[in-house]
Amino acid sequence: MPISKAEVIWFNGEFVPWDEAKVHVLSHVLHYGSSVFEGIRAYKTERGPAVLGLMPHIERLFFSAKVIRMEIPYSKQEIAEAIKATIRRNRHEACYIRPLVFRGYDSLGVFPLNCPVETVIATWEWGAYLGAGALEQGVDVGVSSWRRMAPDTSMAMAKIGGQYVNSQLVVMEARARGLAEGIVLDIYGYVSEGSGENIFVVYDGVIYTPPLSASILGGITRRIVLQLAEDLGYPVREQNIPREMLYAADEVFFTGTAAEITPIRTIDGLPVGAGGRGPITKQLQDEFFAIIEGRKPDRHGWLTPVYE
Ligand code: PPE
Repeated sequence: MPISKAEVIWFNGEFVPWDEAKVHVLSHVLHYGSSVFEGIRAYKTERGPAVLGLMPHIERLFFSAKVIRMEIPYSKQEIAEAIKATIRRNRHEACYIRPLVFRGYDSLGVFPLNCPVETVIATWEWGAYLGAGALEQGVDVGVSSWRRMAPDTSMAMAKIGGQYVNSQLVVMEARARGLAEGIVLDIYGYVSEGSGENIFVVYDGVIYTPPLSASILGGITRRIVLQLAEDLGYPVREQNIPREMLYAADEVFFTGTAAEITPIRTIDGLPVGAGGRGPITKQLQDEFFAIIEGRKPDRHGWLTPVYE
């Protein structure tokens, strides 16, 4: 999806005009994928923009940095304040937020620890991730021929730049097949996630999602949806999902900051349930959007207003 430019990008503690936020071509990150990042959204509410899951996203950013031994030169509170300041400065009513921490320019060679750590926060206005109409009609997807990284190959729970080559392979294959997205299995053959989304399966009145051990990113939206499902009285289970459960399911949907709650209407050309957005998916979407757009009380404290 094209980026729509905002005015400034927060770069190592300063606001830099959008077009001037640049790096050297020999920055370590360009060669070896040495970055960690987040994707966060701020929603338009009556009280102005409000960031969804601000602290959980920042916690995950610091966790991702920790496991690749990268020291972020700011505190969590400073990053939170910088995010809010960038939204205010760019005068967004709603936006996507991309904090990115990477190894910059100093020396090359795989060993990263001599390179400076650079910190960026960009914001821009971003619509539906999997195409217009996706949230209502659902998307067509297929099981990927690629697998998620093995648990002893890399760290799926961390949001590390280099790991997104795996995601790129998945989504490029899907688009080449005329599909919106791929569903990736883990190395044991269980359902893992999409290239940039977690996945949920509704089967016989129970809501299933793969456990953290299935090479998934521990999604913030995944946690939100698990909570909403519980609030609505559905039994929820984090457990391994065999591929055939995708075909047996009554409903399947993706969750993610970018994808929000996106129904899946076909998998490998087979209709999911009745082949459109299912009733439980719709109910979860309605509850989700009512809370994040401020039409229902934020009973779990998920929103951080930008102007308070
Ligand atoms: N799995 C992966 C691999 C993933 O990248 C994301 C987010 C999720 C699950 C859902 O996590 P969460 O956003 O915390 O609910 N993907 C982000 C990046 C997408 C992109 O194209 O870039 C996102 O949704 O912002």
